[in-house]
Amino acid sequence: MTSTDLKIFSYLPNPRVWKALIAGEYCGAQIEVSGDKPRNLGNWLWDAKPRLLADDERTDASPYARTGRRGFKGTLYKTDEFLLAHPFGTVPAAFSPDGAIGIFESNSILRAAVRSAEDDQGLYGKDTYEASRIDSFLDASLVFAREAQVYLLGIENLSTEAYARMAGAYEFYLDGMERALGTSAYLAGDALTLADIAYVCDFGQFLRERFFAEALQKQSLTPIAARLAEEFPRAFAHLLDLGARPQFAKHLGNYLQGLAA
Ligand SMILES: N[C@@H](CCC(=O)N[C@@H](CS)C(=O)NCC(=O)O)C(=O)O
Repeated sequence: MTSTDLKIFSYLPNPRVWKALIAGEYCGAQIEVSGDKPRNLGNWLWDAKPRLLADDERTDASPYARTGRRGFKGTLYKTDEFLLAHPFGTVPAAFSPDGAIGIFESNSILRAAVRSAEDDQGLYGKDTYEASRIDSFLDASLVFAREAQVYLLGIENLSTEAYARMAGAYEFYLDGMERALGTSAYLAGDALTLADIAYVCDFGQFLRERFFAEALQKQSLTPIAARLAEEFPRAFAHLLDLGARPQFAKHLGNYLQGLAA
């Protein structure tokens, strides 16, 4: 029997969870995932041992009742232990196999998956400096992903400033990715690393804006990534190439469908 290296609780499916799962495909880390559809996560007790709550446990009088703060509306049920392990109270929420240590932020969960494997298969670079360069890409992806999160949550009713801010973040991020891919086959060098995995998941998630073209049009706006293939051809091809590989496709499913056209 193989033992668990990492446990993750989240709404599912979630591209932020796929980061660790894709890494696991390459390095063999055993990851146990639990959770439910986004709209059902309010029926769960958020804890190191998450469980579905009975109807009579889901009341405002519950000691676990908290107001959703980012992306969730209404009441969520989070234990004090959960909030100690996860001070920002977010999912994906990872735990060490014994549940004692909480790991938050999907890029850190991705790192934890790779660190927990017996052989990281070079996903985190060959030495301190390569690992640190990979961290640089992960940080840049997190900054982009935060902008994308705000943009997508508000996409039905954007201010001029919000749209311009996202357009600026997009141009900055993609310009860097395009340049990095001008000199090497992968973002951080000649081999696949965590940088590429985070890029596919974070940028792939941003590209959900294509499903809101009508909502954008009503606001006299166009999808920011409408000219992605022409403006950032290397970054675009890298996304499609990686997304089609079996280790990615197993988790992404048809998430990138329609982009190639
Ligand atoms: N940058 C974080 C984002 C996590 C995040 O913001 N999660 C939101 C849902 S999208 C959450 O758990 N919100 C909990 C709440 O609303 O209380 C990551 O990559 O893990």
